[in-house]
Amino acid sequence: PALERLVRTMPKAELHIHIEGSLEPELIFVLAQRNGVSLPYPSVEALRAAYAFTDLQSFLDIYYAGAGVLVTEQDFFDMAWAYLERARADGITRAEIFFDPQTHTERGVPFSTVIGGLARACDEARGALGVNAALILCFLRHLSEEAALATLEQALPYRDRFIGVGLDSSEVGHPPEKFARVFAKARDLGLRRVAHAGEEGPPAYIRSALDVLHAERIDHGVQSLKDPALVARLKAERIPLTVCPLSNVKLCVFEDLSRHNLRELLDAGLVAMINSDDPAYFGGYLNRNFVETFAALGLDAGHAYRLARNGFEASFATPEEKAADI
Ligand code: ES4
Ligand code: ZN
Repeated sequence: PALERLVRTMPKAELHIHIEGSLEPELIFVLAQRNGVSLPYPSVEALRAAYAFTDLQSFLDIYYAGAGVLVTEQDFFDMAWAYLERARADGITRAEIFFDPQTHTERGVPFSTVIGGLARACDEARGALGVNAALILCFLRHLSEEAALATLEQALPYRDRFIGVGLDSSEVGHPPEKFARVFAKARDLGLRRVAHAGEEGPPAYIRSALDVLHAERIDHGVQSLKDPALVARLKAERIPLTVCPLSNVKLCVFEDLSRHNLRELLDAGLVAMINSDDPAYFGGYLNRNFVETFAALGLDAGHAYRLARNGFEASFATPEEKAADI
């Protein structure tokens, strides 16, 4: 129908996509073969069958295992290129892509290999695919702040190849305060700042992401509705929420898509927008998130326009880039 066509074809920004979460089972098997890495699953089907999650941690365990097949710069390029081709097909004109260097450097893969392959894919995507893509370096919050500081140090020679820093992985028990110093250093370097908060964790984590980390966007933030004063602040300050509906259902944050609170977030006047998070693991890329969420919540063309506009407002693209993206 007309609404589905509008939603699929309208230009969109995607601001919450973990590149390691775009690694499809088929590519995991190709890379395992290429690199002589053995997998604990006999087939693509058996691996996909293991994608049944009960919470964030049950997903992260298998997500970090899947990333173990990435070894060469070409592997990182191939993973990012596959995502960028999907992005173009879904009408994405701007993508801000998270990557988790510590997942790779802890296995002995050099930082330069990781960022080299990813940045080359982003560079080529602009001309070849018409997708304006940028990288955001995420720190793993289950590791120490010292490890995050060492990672930022390693990244300094590549300062011009990423636009900002984020905070991801296991949320509960690892509050934003743990990363105050590394985010202050990133801010001094002129890097943009985002943080996962209020996915499974409490509204207090959203507040400290803003107050302590000086986060400019909140990734997820769906728990904010539990705290009306926080909602008022997010609205007044126009803090964007990068919401990921299929992710939230797969990780049991909401029982099903019809129970998702995206409509309430928009009705509250918040700058919420839709993203895919880890599309290879959560059942779909951006357009599937849009189409299924619109059907489940009965959203209309006004919501489509609002969500797309919120995405471009929330983007870190320069005003000149934004004009070209839309
Ligand atoms: C993630 Cl859904 C989600 N939450 C937190 N950290 C992550 N890393 C990759 N996907
Ligand atoms: Zn995420």
